[in-house]
Amino acid sequence: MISYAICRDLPQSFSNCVTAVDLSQSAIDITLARQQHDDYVKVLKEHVENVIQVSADEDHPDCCFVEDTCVVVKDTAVVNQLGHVSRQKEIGPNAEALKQVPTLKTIVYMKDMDEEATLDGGDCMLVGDHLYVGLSARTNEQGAKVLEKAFSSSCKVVTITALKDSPTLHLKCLVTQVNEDTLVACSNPAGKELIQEIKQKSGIDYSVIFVPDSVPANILALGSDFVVIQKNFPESERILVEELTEKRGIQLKALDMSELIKADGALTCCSVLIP
Ligand code: CIR
Repeated sequence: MISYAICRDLPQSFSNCVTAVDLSQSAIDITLARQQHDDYVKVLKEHVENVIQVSADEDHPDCCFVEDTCVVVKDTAVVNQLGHVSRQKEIGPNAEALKQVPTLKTIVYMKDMDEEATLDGGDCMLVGDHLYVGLSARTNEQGAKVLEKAFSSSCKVVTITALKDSPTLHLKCLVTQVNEDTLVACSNPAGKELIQEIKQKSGIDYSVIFVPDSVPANILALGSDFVVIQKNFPESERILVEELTEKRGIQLKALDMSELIKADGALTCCSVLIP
């Protein structure tokens, strides 16, 4: 059950986002991107009691990717120092939105705890009382240490190194959680290595649903019986329907996020979910 979700509107400047995709070959259709983001927010509003929608900031083309700006565990939120310098000033209005969530008792700023720390929320995956933090080009060891300190009484922080020197943007580009027992991961070698490290370091034998594509490995679970998945990846969708709906009775909604994918975005990155 998710009580609060924070999301942020998509700016007109979205095409100037940070991305590894060659936009000269495949330009972002801003009208379509807006439509896709609106559809996403609509699904959030249908399944989450309180949705806080922050206005877009034209000076920050990536501002709709709110997941990267903070990490929430129980009654504590850490406002991150993002790993890409062009995104670091996105945090202000999102931190204000966190203040509207009554269950949050403590909000701390990563930068105040360690100036050298950087971390993107896309590298963090909370499964039960384990918070997996992937080191990446965006997230450094100091960032992981700040989370360890901030959440010392509420969860166990497990640092994952498998993607540290890989071109993968974030941990959640390859693995996401359905619930406390089940993960979805990409079946490519990087995805398998990641799962191996997660299982080995936690000692937990999660049930893992492997899909062949990386984009649909990023699913958005909005509670125990409803999951949003990516449209347009037929083989991955077939596996998710079989494993989640047919075997586990979970309702699925497939969304087309083609224009956000061009910005290296996925499903989890457009919201911060607070139980
Ligand atoms: C970036 O490169 O920072 C953005 N264009 C995409 C961020 C996606 N965030 C996420 O998956 N958590």
